[in-house]
Amino acid sequence: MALKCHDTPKNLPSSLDRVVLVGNPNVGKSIIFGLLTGKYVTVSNYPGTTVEVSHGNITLHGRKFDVIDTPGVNNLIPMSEDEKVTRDILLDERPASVIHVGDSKNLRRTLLITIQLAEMGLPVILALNMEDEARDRGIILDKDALAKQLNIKVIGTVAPRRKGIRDLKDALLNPAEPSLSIDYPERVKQYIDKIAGLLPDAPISGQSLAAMILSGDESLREWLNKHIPDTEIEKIEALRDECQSGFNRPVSTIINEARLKKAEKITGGTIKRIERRRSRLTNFIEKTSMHPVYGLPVLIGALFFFYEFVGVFGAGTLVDFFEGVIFGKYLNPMFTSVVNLVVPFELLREMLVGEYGLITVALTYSIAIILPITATFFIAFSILEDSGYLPRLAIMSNRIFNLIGLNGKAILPMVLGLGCGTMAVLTSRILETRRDRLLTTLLLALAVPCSAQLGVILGMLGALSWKATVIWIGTIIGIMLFVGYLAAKVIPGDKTEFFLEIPPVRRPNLMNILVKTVGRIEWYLKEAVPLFILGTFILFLLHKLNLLKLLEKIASPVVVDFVGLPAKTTGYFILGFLRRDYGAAGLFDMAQHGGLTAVQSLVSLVTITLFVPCLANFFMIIKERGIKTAVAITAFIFPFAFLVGGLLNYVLLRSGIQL
Ligand SMILES: Nc1nc2c(ncn2[C@@H]2O[C@H](COP(=O)(O)OP(=O)(O)OP(=O)(O)O)[C@@H](O)[C@H]2O)c(=O)[nH]1
Ligand SMILES: [Mg+2]
Repeated sequence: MALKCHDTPKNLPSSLDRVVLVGNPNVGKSIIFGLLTGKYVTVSNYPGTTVEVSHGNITLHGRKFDVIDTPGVNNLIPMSEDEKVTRDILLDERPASVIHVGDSKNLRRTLLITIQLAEMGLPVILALNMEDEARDRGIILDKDALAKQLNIKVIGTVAPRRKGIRDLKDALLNPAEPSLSIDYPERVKQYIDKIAGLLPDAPISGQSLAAMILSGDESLREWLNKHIPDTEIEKIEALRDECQSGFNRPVSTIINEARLKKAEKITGGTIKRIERRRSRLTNFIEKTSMHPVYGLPVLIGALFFFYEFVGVFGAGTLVDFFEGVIFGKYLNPMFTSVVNLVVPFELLREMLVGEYGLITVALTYSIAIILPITATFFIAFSILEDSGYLPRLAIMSNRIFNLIGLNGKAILPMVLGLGCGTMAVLTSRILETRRDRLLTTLLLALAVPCSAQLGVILGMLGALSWKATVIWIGTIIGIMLFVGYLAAKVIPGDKTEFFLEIPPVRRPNLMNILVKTVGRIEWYLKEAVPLFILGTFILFLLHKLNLLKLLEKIASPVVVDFVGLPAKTTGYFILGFLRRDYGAAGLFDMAQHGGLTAVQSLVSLVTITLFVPCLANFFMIIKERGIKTAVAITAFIFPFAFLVGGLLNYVLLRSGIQL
């Protein structure tokens, strides 16, 4: 007899008003969440955009629902931290309905999740999204046949065009539990029932939990510990091992195969093929961007676009205009005369418009220098994110990353680190092992400059030369590989297999880019400007109390004698900890006003790139990896950055290279 998947769970917790969006990574859950709730959460074209849950509300016919967006899952037996978040949501409280968002292009993969939701005994609505892309590939799905087989509502959607969203809302009022039966081998079924009998009441069926346990799901242990005594857990584990002893292959494989077989059978009866009508250009871009040889010109093209748009246009043209004209010619002189006229105390005047003035320095740096750079960076970055290039970059760099014992999946958080290191540490949740997450966190903190910093650096390099740019890139990548290689040897654990779903190349949606950029700028203004003001105030105090000179003197053997930089840079390094871009902006300002030689510019750029993570990043590392790791990483990076700076200075001066 086949196991009935819709055995109703024993206990239904109180609230029935939860709607949970579940599905594979990068299928459009977040965009649908936005359409249902009117609340924007980040939408991007790579798997792993969402790593934490978001809540929003929707009211339908007077009934209010709490809608939850979750991280994408490949399986409801979690392999990584973000997948666990999703499974735990289902385990936490029984939802009124689950909207299972699937990719119409890949029904088989979608159904593997539907089957597990069915086993859990949850009410499901299946949203088959990306109908447009499926059609372009010649795939049409017979939704009625599917709905009949699964006994649930199946709705075709094209989220960016809002197609199907109204039907989805209507379906929410009346969800159904899918009825499916999976042909597990008799022995597996027996043990599923035996283990289910020992399990505590839960929002999802005992059978589904038992199947997870038989598949070797260690992440359930914590939950079991909370609900049943150790003796019961031991009994369950004994049953699991007993079941396994009857097979010469892992039970997890046997369970997966049975599900896959079912998914394939349903898929076979649902897909209709028509003629493809995909554009040749998209096919061409998809092929070349991942090719080991042709991929390189594409990569260089992408970098060139970045350099021109952010480094030349943002950090050059726009900053010149904002800093030189708007602030330099108009605002700062105006503020200075107003302050001099109105403010009676010399000290206060100096604090506002002096050498470390809150207006002349903090606002000029944050608004005139960093804002144009971050804005152009965010626009360029969103275009890359939405085009689907990032996962392709991961494939391209897989070989290089393999050298340092990481797999290409780690490139995603690293590239996101170019946007913001703090967010990137959070995204490292998509990595499967603690070791990969730790290595990535270390390399992020050490060698990946964040957007604002990168923009300033590109601007300074632009003012130097191509040679300096190449030396900077070479040094940073070299250091990253070197430290990564050593760290991979020291940090225990095995290298994991590389598995990353590659999304199609898509034309970026202008609206999404605008919404994302505006959101990020807003976040930047809220987060950065107050810290720039605080940082400048600290500098002002240190300066007034004559402590800055003292600190410069103490640091002088390292900063001046060893690394060869002017003493004034000490202050910028101190503030680099508050925000890395503040440090970089200070150096930028010095270089622009002739305070740094070419060698000093390059050396200071390398040092500040490697320099310790900013405060926000530091706190995120504490949150995700623990205080010990955060302190250890910082304690390593601090002297290391200066060491590399000093060595580079030595080599540049010795070799007499003209930058
Ligand atoms: N052509 C097309 N693109 C879509 C459709 N739905 C979503 N997208 C695009 O698919 C990408 C992924 O969308 P998201 O909403 O971020 O997907 P997600 O499921 O939340 O992804 P994760 O959070 O990474 O699991 C974005 O680039 C969307 O613009 C669709 O129906 N058609
Ligand atoms: Mg998402």
